Amino acid sequence: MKDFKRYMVTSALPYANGPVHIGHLAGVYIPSDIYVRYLRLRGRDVLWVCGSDEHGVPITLKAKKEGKSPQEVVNKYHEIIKKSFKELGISFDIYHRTSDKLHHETAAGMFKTIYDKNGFIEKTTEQYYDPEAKQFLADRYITGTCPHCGYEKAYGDQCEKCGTSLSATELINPKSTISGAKPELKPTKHWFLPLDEYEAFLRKWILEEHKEWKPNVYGQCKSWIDQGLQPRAVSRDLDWGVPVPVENAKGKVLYVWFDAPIGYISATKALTADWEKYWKDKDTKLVHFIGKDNIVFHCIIFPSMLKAEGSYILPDNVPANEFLNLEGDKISTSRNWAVWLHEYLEEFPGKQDVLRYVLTANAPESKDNDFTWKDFQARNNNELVAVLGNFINRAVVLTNKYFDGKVPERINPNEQDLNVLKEIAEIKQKVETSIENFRFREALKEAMNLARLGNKYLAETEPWKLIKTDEEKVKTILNIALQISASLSIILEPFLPFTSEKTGKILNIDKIAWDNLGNFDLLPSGHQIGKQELLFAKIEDKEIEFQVNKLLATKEQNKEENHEPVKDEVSYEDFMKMDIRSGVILEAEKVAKTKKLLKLKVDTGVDVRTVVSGIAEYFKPEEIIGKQVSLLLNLAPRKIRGILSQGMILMAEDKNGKLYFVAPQDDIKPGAMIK
Ligand code: B3M
Ligand code: ZN
Repeated sequence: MKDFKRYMVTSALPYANGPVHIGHLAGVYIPSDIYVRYLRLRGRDVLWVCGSDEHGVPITLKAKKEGKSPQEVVNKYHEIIKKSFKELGISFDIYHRTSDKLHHETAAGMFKTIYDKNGFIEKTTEQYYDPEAKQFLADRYITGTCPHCGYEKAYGDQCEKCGTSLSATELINPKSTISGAKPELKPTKHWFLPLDEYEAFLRKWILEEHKEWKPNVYGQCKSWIDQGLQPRAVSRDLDWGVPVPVENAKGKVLYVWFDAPIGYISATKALTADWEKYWKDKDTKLVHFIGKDNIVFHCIIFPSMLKAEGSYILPDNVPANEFLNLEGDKISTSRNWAVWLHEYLEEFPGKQDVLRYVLTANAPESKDNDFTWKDFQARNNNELVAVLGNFINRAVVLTNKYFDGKVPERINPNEQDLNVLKEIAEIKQKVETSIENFRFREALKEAMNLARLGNKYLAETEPWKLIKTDEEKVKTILNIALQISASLSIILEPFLPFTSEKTGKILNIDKIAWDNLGNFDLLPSGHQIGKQELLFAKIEDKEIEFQVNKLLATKEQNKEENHEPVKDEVSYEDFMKMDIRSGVILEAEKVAKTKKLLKLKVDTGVDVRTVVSGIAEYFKPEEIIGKQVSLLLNLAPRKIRGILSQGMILMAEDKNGKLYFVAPQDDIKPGAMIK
């Protein structure tokens, strides 16, 4: 790897408006943990920072929903998030928060520096205002249809469907999310970062100098730059956030996407007095781990801010991931369609590495991917238990059984033995290349190949048979199997830290540095290993069923809550135009070659007429003869399958599409008006 003197690694700051789920983990936190653990194991100088993003509309909306103050909301979720990360072994050097005073000072300081350099445009523009809530509507306070992809729930600053960053005035049919009111335009003053002035710089820096960035990241950047960049407001009319630190800015705070990335810097400041060399020395490699919806902010806006300030380095890479879906559906906090980390930790105690493994093996690195509980179970049982756990267990059990747990000598290794040892070095090389290029799934697969290699070696050499005839050979085999086990404890540390530690304990060794991989004597002969202990346990069907049922229950609940939107208002006069009367079905027959249609003769009290009705899937013709119905009489006649249908039978339809007659309860003569 091109050697940098030091590394500054950041992971997107999760909004403290809810707990963390598997989508966050697979997209950002697990890959960055692997990367940083690897760098540490190689002895690199690395700092890794993260923290809660505690400003912006996502927080104030949640506060409103929970009936709490924004500070109460962020206090609650900051603790939950921080604790669950820690339990999963996510090893940030610091998990800071943006409501902290140090952050407010740092963010305000950055704004002030740029302001003093005349780096902002001060402009009064028309912004949307909610006349009922008496408030300007920024970002998620406003929704509407995305002008690019037509998604109906795009936010005022971004469409989450197509990823485009928007300004609220571009939305079609904008609506206030506070009151539902149609917003009005009202003038207000804000500060804009003139991104258009950074276009040439961005074009050169990204499109020419960082062609190695992941195709999804590079592609998004290219499309923004090619579309032409516009000045972007970096302040908001809100009462929650970092106050704009200039005069005559009452009621104005920094836009959350202006202050949040500065959170990386304030976190580093909180961590070490020596923070500047990690942010300002060009021998530092700065890497931002993020999800794909954050690309524009980290590749276009934040670098332009840093450039405007003038004394900072720029990111060397921004390895953004795509999204993880859950059982075929987009993960959604509001629909509770997620596997929440804090719940997982409670329901699968001691199984942190299983989740880490599955989310890495299945990471959405180059395209969106799907998490399913079946796959989770299969990967645990067929890979972690059957391959990794099984191999180390066999090596340890046999050594304890034949040699009292003392590492036997390697005596005259033959070609097969030496080849196995050589392969450790090759695998090491492959894992390094993959990790350094942010291909963590590939890296994990390679690392697991070492366990596969070990299993194959034991299966081929069969020491349990050989022990009766050739003890010397068994010594060599188990020596090699134990060297592989020790190598696994090193190579898997970035991915499965708990397993690595446990393996170290079983082998009775301290943590070994990465560069010792490929050394054939990690365990010297005569070294006393510990007793066997199972590394992984099978996950039973009933545990998986429990999880699947939990999701099914969520689906049901969502269905109940998800009623059809109420249609547009109609006037009384319009309603009275409809002529609805009671009627009786006299005849019914199926319409040939159709599944759904019945041809009915109905006595309407006025006449007997033909109506074609789409109810055949739920009612047999003979069942409904004599049935009372409600009939819309003055619906314009339509030809359906060659039959002239005069009117419509009113039916109720439930969530599952099942139909019910809507008719007067008591016997009533045909022709009674319904109104
Ligand atoms: N809080 C957005 C998100 O969770 C955001 C990241 C900030 S990183 C500086 O998608
Ligand atoms: Zn869109």
